[in-house]
Amino acid sequence: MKRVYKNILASISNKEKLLAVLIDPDKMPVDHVAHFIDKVNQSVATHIFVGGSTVAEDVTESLIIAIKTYTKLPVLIFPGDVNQISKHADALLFLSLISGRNPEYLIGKHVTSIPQLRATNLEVISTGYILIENGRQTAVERVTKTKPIPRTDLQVIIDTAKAGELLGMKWMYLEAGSGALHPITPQIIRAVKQELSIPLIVGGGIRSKAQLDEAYHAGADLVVIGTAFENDITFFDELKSGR
Ligand code: 1GP
Repeated sequence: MKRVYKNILASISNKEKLLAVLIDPDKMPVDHVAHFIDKVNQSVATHIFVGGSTVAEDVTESLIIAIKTYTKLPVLIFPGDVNQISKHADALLFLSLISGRNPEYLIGKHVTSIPQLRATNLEVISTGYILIENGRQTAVERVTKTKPIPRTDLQVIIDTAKAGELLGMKWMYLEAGSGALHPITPQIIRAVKQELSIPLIVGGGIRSKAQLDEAYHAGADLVVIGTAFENDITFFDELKSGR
């Protein structure tokens, strides 16, 4: 049933804040999945994203199958490449890297993925993906060979997000990049949120509950966190307190 996006809209209209735990298949051995997902299930997380910029062939599918064995949370593919698509997930973020000007990541990979998508019943969610400079080069920048938008170019960021919405994208992802030095600033989140009527995803470099709350208060509907959980599994417990 293709209900992931519909349920997200319903949660947002109920004023719920959403949290996705990002699992990078390259960094999560299948034998760690049971323990990790047990922590996710007990946490405030509402979604699981699976994907990475550089992932070996065929690793993603077995990881998704393992994750789905242990949780009822929706599992969304956050693909770095076409080989990360799997019919076992609940939905796919169909990312177009609209901050960049590399045609492969704007439309090329999408065309390549169609035979695979045709063979699945995956819910496909069109996603505007905006990479914003964060103080150091990230894997997304390296792999896609695109330049992030400088954090100071607020108007360019806002206009890019608006253009994505007008193109019909279902939601917008403001990305600082995995392990970013600086997360997306509240100022950027607030300004983009004011311009859009579609949901706003924010991720990259969020390492504390204070930063998470700051992103929510500025207008993020869904926040994505990966590295902080990878580095310290007790971060799940930190997020529980006070929410
Ligand atoms: C990266 O936005 C995500 O694509 C999450 O970033 O790993 O820094 O939490 P972190």
